[in-house]
Amino acid sequence: MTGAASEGIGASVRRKEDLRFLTGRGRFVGDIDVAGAACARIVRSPHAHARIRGIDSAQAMAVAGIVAVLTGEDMAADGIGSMPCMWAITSGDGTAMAEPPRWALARGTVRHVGEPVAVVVAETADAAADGAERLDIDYETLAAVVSAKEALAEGAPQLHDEAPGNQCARWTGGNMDAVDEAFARAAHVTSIDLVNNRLIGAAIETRAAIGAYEPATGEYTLYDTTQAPHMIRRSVAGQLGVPDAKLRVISPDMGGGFGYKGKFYPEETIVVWAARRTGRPVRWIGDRGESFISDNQARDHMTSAEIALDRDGNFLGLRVATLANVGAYLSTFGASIPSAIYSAMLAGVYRTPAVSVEVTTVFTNTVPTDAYRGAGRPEACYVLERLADKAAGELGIDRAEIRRRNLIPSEAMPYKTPIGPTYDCGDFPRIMERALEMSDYREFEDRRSAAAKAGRRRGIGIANYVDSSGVAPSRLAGASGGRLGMFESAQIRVDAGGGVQVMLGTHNHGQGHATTFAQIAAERLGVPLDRIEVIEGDTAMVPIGSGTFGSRSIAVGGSALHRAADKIIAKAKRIAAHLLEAADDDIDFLDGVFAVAGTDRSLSFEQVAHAALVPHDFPHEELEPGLDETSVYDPPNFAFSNGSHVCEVEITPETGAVEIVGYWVVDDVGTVINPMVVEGQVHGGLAQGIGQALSETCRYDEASGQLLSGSFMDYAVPRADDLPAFVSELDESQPCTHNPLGAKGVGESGTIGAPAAVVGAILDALAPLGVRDIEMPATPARIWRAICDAG
Ligand code: MCN
Repeated sequence: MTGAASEGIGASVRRKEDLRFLTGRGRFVGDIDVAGAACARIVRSPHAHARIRGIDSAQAMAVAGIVAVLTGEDMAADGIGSMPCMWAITSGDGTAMAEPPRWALARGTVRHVGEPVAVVVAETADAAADGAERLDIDYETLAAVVSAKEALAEGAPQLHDEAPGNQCARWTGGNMDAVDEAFARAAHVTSIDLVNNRLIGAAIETRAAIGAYEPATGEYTLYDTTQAPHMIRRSVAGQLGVPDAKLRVISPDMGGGFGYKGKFYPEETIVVWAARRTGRPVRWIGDRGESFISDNQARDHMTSAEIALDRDGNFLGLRVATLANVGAYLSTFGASIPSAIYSAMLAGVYRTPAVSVEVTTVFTNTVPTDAYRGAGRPEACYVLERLADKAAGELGIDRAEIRRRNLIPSEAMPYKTPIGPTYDCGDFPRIMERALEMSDYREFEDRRSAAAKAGRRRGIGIANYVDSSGVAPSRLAGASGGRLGMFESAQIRVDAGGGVQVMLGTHNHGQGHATTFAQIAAERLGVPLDRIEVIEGDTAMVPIGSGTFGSRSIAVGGSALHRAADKIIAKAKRIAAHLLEAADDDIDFLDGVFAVAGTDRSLSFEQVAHAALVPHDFPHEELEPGLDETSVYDPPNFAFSNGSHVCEVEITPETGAVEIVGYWVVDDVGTVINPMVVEGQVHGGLAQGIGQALSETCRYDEASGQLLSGSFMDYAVPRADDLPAFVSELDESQPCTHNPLGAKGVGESGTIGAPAAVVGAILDALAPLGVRDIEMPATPARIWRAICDAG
């Protein structure tokens, strides 16, 4: 094995980027020192719903060091546009969704606690904070509503003139007639009401943005904590009314993003506009308190679902009705996550022949919701797996067995689901059987009995998931209302010394891209890993791209890179053919060596790279100098990662405390580039899914709309000692059939299956006590209460 091969696809190479991070040499937005920058403090609404009667900035302006106090009126006067929503869904009856404007600084009315109302710019952060405190804003408070159900009720406070009854849209999908027919002939119907709890992202690094403006050229620079610099460029340039080329967005190292940092935020617009207004670079570093009231939140579904079955437990039809809380405004993908994205996954891994869904998206006086790790797929998985468990209980069928009877067999691939997507490949039965085997599912009752002897309630849960990873196809996005392209770009540039730069439109904020993309280039070009540099997160270096979200970087960006490597190899072969005085077709390329087939004449990659930029004797009419190629890839379909989770818990009945005593997961993510990185991604995803199941929830006071879970004292992310040692396995038997790597995404896998597996295990543990339902998060208090109530 050559050096490159041992570092290429499939090798568990240690992450190249970790040395910098572990030695404190990361370069985050907060580390960037822009000369002459002033500090911004965002003044946020303390009310959930209020009219702004007036803003008096006299006292704020009197604070020493204040540069400016700017409001929504100033923004309006400068003609700054509204923040765009990038996905427009259509109701079942064909009407367009209600799309009220969202301004970076409120104009006239505020609709959630934390909404930006003004920005105070000052010489120091302390002066800005002092100025913000002294800003006198006269509010007329209005009644607020925080739950989707109540917002739809008669007489509920109304948020937007454009959205009568607070309804954004009523999305429908699937075939309702076929579902009605399935229910009419069912031997059994299982129904369930579920809440998918609202979540708040909790990346280590809070959001931050620094804006700068150069009046001589009209150029703006935005340093930003974003997963999608090109999307942000489009949004902010659009609001400013300038061509994209006038705005450079740089997103350097970032301490986590989890989907919520991939969307448009007011502060991005505010800092560049304020920089233009004040003639100073403007720097905003959000604090943790601001995170809780200004970072997009997620999930928040109320769902009623029913499944029709025949006598043997075969699924015949599924009907789902969901109320989805989109918050006070439509965030970037806020309309699509609970509609197009969620509903597409409602067939799951099962061959239910008829599926229908109706999703009502609703405005409330809460922070907007949008994508957060999993984004619609954990919600769909939760509905399906909870229904499967409940139906099994009602029909007296083992929970693994009912799934077994309904899984889509691999022979049925490609499989067109009744709700939309066509799965290209996957062996769902094999994956579940392996997870059951690993967990020793068959012997579980012995473990339950042993735990009972010790006074503990032991339960086991199963969840099978499928993920529409590799989020891309521009065609599919467009068909469901997307207003953006979803391709990815990759450029490979080889220098005269044989060093390789790889530039992608994706963004690395913990996923290991600096390593895994380099592994792909190493494998394809036969160049050692340490000669390859991966560049992301700068629109000046990477002209076009879509970003990192929807577990798309490997399937879409990686595929673009693979194709760019094809082009590099093809060009390099032509150069080698010229140098070796052979025909292009006679050149073989293997392990970094170009050779004339059947001879011992060869050139190394370095020699060809050198000649490419030192082209002393090139026939320039036929052969251009340089080894620099770009590929833009837009796949034909999603990459359907899938897997099976088995979770085992023990509950102490006296306290309701849950301990996860075992967790096994088998994932099919197609071809694996770096098993160690993938395992890390699975672990991280599991931690987030377990957090949702056991401890995390965002709560607003129903009367005032104040956020009650506004700090880590109230919003409980899981800690290391809440988590077990995960047992994870990868199954590479089903590579994605339509991308050149065969890879499917993994970034969200763990998060998708975990809530259903954990809650399934808890309910199994409590079933003998008569507990039939538990709402997430299944906190000790809730479990203890459920035990007491069950008597
Ligand atoms: N990979 C691989 N082989 C595969 C699939 C993936 O080696 N078959 C590697 C990739 O090369 C990449 C990593 O695994 O290094 C994740 O790849 P992918 O599944 O394509 O996901 P993305 O890189 O697009 O990351 C997005 C995804 C999402 S949507 C969220 S949210 C998320 C996540 O990744 N947020 C994260 N993982 C996170 N991890 C960290 N540390 N921090 C976040 O904010």
